[in-house]
Amino acid sequence: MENGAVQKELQLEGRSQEEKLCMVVIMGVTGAGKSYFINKLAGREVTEEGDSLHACTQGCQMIPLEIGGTKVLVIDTPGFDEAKRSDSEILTEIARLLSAQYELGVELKGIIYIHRITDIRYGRAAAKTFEIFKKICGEKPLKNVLLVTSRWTDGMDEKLGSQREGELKENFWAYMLDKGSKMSRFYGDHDSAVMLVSQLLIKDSVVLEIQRDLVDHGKKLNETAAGAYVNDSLEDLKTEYRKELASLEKLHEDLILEQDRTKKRRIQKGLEREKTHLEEASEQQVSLRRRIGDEVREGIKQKRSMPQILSKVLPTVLDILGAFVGIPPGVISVAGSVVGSAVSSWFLSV
Ligand SMILES: Nc1nc2c(ncn2[C@@H]2O[C@H](COP(=O)(O)OP(=O)(O)O)[C@@H](O)[C@H]2O)c(=O)[nH]1
Ligand SMILES: [Mg+2]
Repeated sequence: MENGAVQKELQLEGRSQEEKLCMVVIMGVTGAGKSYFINKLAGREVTEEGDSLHACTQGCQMIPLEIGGTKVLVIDTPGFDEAKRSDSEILTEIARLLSAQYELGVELKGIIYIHRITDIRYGRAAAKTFEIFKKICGEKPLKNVLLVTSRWTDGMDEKLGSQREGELKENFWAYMLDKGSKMSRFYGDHDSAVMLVSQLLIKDSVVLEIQRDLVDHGKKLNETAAGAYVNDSLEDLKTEYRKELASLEKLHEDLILEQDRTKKRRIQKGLEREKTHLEEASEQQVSLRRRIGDEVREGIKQKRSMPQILSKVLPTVLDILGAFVGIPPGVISVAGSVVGSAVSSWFLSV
């Protein structure tokens, strides 16, 4: 049996039915309404929502909910379109969390991908986030993917909405739908959110391609499909920076006799900027060459050897996962507890 699978078996063994822990991951671009969806699902504000002017820059967040008797860890993820964080940084974070979940034997029930039906165009950010998401999944787990359109209640015209749904179905989402993903609407309220998540909870759990690659096969992140995509995009960016740098260098040489100091300074600044960009892109490529699965396994081993979490399976799993994902202050204030204490108080009843 493969390594991750053995761990999974061991973890599940001895854990009674009511202790079974599931996970559902929410993905989509920044502003798609992931945090809004989770707050509606929880029936209270557990994770911070952002607005268009102040996009929330936060890492992956874990919200423990109890939905119809099932304990579910709902994961809020950042989109691959954040100004302040690189794609490699965000992918690394998601990869670490997914590796930890798999390694710990938490059952991944599926992924909900949220897209605003009000969007006039399928923009670059949406296309990129969707592409990385697709590559994270691989083909087989696509039957556990829900492609959800949001903002139906924001004055969205039904006819126009249906027309956009048709375009999504035929163009961008055709491959996934063909492989078993389902398309649904989120009507912006609690019941609609519960209904969507419940559709995933009744399914058998899945293992994503990135999890098999990182945990079972010990690959480096840049050797996974998602990592290779981010690496290639960085390579394209570097080509652009190099071109820009070459033309600025040419200008710089021509300016040896130039008296205009402002112009000289501007070119000098441009040169420095392009060099910095180039270095940053190279650093991001280096950061993708990590064996995330091995790192996570080692991290879990260390956590397990800490005396305060040697007992009870469930707190251990939650506690360990807490090392790979943030827990929003909203959850902490509602649970009124700290990680590692009475675990039932952590799961907010929905
Ligand atoms: N009225 C309404 N507002 C929404 C909906 N979804 C998101 N929003 C608002 O849109 C903004 C961005 O949503 P957020 O959940 O933070 O997006 P995220 O980046 O995907 O987490 C926030 O101000 C939300 O309150 C929705 O379905 N209806
Ligand atoms: Mg958010």
